[in-house]
Amino acid sequence: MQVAAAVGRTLGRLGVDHVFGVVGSGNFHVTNALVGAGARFVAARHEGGAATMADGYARMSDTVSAVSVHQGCGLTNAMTGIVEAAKSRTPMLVLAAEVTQARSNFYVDQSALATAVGAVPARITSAGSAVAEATAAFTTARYQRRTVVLNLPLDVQALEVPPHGMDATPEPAPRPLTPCAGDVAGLVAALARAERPVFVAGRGARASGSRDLLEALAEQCGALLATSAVAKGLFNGNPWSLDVSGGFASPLAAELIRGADLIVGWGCALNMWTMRHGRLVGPSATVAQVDDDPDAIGAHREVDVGVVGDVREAARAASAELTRLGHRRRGYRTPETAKSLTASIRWRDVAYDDTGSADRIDPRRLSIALDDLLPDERLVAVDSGNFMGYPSMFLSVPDEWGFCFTQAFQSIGLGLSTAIGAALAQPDRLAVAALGDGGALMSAAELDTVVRLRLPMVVVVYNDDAYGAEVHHFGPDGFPLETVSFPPTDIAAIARGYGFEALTVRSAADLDPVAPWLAGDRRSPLLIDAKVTRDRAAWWLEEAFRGH
Ligand SMILES: Cc1ncc(C[n+]2csc(CCOP(=O)(O)OP(=O)(O)O)c2C)c(N)n1
Ligand SMILES: [Mg+2]
Repeated sequence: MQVAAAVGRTLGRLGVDHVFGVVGSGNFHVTNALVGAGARFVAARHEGGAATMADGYARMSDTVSAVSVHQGCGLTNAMTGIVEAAKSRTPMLVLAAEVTQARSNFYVDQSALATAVGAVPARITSAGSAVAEATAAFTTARYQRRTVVLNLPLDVQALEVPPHGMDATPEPAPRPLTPCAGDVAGLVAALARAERPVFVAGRGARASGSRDLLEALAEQCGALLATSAVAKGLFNGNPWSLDVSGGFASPLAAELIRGADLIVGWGCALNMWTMRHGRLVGPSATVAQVDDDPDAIGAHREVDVGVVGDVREAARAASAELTRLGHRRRGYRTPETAKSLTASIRWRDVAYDDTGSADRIDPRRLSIALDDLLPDERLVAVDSGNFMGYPSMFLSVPDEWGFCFTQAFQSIGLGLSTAIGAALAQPDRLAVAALGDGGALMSAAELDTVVRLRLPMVVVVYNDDAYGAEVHHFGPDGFPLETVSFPPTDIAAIARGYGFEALTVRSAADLDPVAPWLAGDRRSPLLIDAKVTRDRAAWWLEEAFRGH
């Protein structure tokens, strides 16, 4: 067996069940071998799309996904998606064919590219070590949660693997890290003191079992429950849930978080987004952080109490200790809090002045109407831009596997491919891709992929015929806006060309055909080209520009 085939077969056997890509001569054999080992190949129309599909798939399936790219230009096309995955610690393998001769047209320094963006560079170096190197790349992705660029030199790919090189034993899964007694004691002391604790759970709390343990601990100490954006939905259905903390927090959620005397981040970076640049942390609040990566503790803001350990282990240990101490407190869970949560924790219960006109719909009106129309079993993926908070805040999701947020690089154009990857990971849910017109047109080639895969997807374009984020950021100061404004684009017509059913929406009544589409066989995806009002900036935009 040749190296290319052995690498593909090895990764398939290790559990890679989806590989996304654009196939050229250099990645043809490895991709076919993966398919031969049982993986599904998804052809994207652009490698940027493929990388983000793989990222979305890994996030929503909790597996290691793969991207397969041609040497040089295939990899450079995929780079933006790779950066997003690397920054988000997505366990993902980039199978990159590689030329090693600098005179080749396809030559770039692929390891340097990987290193430059925070991915882990790896290479298949010989026929005898190929299987072991592929296995090691997989375990790095899986257990260290890294995005690995596995370079596959063309000359090595063609070599015959010797019999002794065909087997490799993968490293065993590491055990969840138990925090040390001192760290737990510090956390318990803070919890026992707290009158108004708030838990903020992040990506590290999406592991199975975390929710129950955090809810039990929160009940013992009277804590309210929030998440970072990437863990949205984790505490759905809990009466003390505040939904997302950060720029998208509703006014009541923000007020309650700001009023906390203890904030505990659970597998959550407590970064400038989640904490609104610190403005959600009250002046005398104690801040604690639990993370199994010691480097994550205090990386984004100073913390008073750091706990190095697995979220579940830390929650379990703290809970046991509080039980032993006989600690039980109503804390923040007062009848008044309960009453205000019922009345207005959701954005859709917050009054607003509708800016709709005869030919444009208010994006909040649009989002609320869609929230009512779309089935609860849904999965929402959101692109970047001024519009992004509307779907993030007004579309509810069933749980933490219902929201896919590829925003670590703040790139526009990732939302559609995120939705494709996520939809494949959660096929029983209706995938909803929420895009701006800029991001939609940047990634339009992947509309073809949605149609070809027959994904029953709803693509909603918040179309303001502009790079709204820039318009609203620079407009008030009187700068010229021609560079960021566009003539109207009929995105519905573009979508029909790809095989979508499509609607142009200027009012809530224009959404009437959505219900029959939902009731139908959904064999053609649906695109909603919503002409949204554009006279004001979204409330989180100022926050976004502060983060530059
Ligand atoms: C790849 C990339 N290019 C440029 C930007 C800068 N940028 C941020 S938001 C934005 C406008 C996006 O327009 P659109 O998708 O229509 O959303 P809107 O802001 O209009 O709601 C741009 C160009 C970016 N974040 N990423
Ligand atoms: Mg726009």
